[in-house]
Amino acid sequence: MIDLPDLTAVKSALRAQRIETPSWAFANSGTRFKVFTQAGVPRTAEEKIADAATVHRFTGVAPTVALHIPWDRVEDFRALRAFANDLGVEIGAINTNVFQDNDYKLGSVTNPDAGIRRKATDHLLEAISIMDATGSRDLKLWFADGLNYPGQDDLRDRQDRLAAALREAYDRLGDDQRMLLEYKFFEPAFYATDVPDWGTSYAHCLELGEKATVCIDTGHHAPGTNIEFIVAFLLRAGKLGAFDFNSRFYADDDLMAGAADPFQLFRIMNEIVRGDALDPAYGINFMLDQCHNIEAKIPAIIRSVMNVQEATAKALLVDRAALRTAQQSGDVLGANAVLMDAYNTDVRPILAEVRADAGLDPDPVAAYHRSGYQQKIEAERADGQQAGWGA
Ligand code: LRH
Ligand code: MN
Ligand code: MN
Repeated sequence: MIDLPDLTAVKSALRAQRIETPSWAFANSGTRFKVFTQAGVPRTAEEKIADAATVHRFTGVAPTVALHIPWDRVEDFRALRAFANDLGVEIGAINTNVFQDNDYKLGSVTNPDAGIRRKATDHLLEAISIMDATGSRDLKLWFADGLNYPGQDDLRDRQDRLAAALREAYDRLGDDQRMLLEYKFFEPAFYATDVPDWGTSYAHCLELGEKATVCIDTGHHAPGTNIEFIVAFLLRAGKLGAFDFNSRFYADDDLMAGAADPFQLFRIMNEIVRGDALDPAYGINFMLDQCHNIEAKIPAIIRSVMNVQEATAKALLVDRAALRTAQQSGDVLGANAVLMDAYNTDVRPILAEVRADAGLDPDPVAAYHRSGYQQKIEAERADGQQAGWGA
C-alpha cells in the first residue's frame, strides 16, 4: 500500500492528457478469415468522425481523430475539418497507405521500379496537402515494404530509395508539420522489412532533421521486447514523436490498448512521466491504432482510452523521490516495491473524480450505453464501411 500523495498535480496531469482515436477503429474489421459486420458502423469519413466525437464527449480526453488515406478520402478536406470542428474535434495524424495497390507488390518507396517509387512518393506529398487542408500536424508513415526471400532485392539499395523518398516528403513539410516514422518487424514481408525496428526508424529520422520522429506501435515488436527501454532511449534522444497503442498476444493483433498486458502499458507510461513527456505541450501524439473485430466498437474505444488513463494515473503515483533513493542506494527490492506499489493502486476512484470535476460521467462506458447513441446509429446507418483491409 502507498500513502496517496497530494493528488492535485496528478489530477491536473490526467485532466490535461490527450489520446487520439483512429478513424478505422470505428469501421467493420476482422481477420483474414472473416470480417464481421456490425450494425450502426460508419459509412463515411464524416460518420467515423462523429463516432470519434462521441468518444471524446464521454471521455473528455480524445479531441483528435487520425485519418487514413485513401480510406477516408473526401472531395473537400477543408469541409471535413469544419465538420469535425463543429462536433468539437480536430483532425489528427494523416496516415498514408502505400500498401494496398497491385503496383506495390515488390514495395512502394523502395520498389526497384522508379515509376512506382514516384507514385508512392507522390502519395506522401498528397497526404501533406491533406494536412494543409485539415490543419493536421502529423504525417504518419508506415511502409509494408520488404522482402520474402533472401536475394529478392538489394537490402542496401532499398535503404537508399527509402531515404530519398523520406527526404522529398520531409522537405515538403510546413513549419508546423512533422513526420512520424513507424516501424514493424514483420508482416506483410516475412524475410526482411525495410523499416523493421526503432533503430532503423531513428537513424532515418536523425538524418532527416528535427521534424522527423519515431512512432512506436506497441503491436509491432517481437514477443518479450522491452518497449519501455525504447521509450526511454528515444525520449533521451528527443526522437519519440508518437505511439500507436494497442495490445498483442502473438502478432499485430490490434486488440484494445492495455487489455493484454496492462503492466507493460504502465511501464511505458512510467517512462513517459519520468521523461516529463505527458503534457501535450511536449508534443507526443498518443494515438490508438486498433480494430475491434468481435466487440462493440465505440465502447471498446472508450475502454481503451480509459485503460491508457489508468496506466497513466498509476505512473503519476510512482513516488519518484523514494524510487531515486532506493536506486541510488542499491536497494533492488525497495526500488521495485516503489514501482509495484504504484502499479497495484486502484486508480479508478481518482479517475472518476477527474471526470466528475470536468462535468463528465464518472463511468464513460455506462454513460455511453445510456445515451441512446448506439440505437440512433443502428437505426440510421445501413451497410457500414469496412475498415480498409481484408476486403
Ligand atoms: C500497420 C499499422 C499502420 C497502419 C495501420 C492501419 O500494421 O499499424 O499504422 O497505418 O496499421
Ligand atoms: Mn500502427
Ligand atoms: Mn499495426
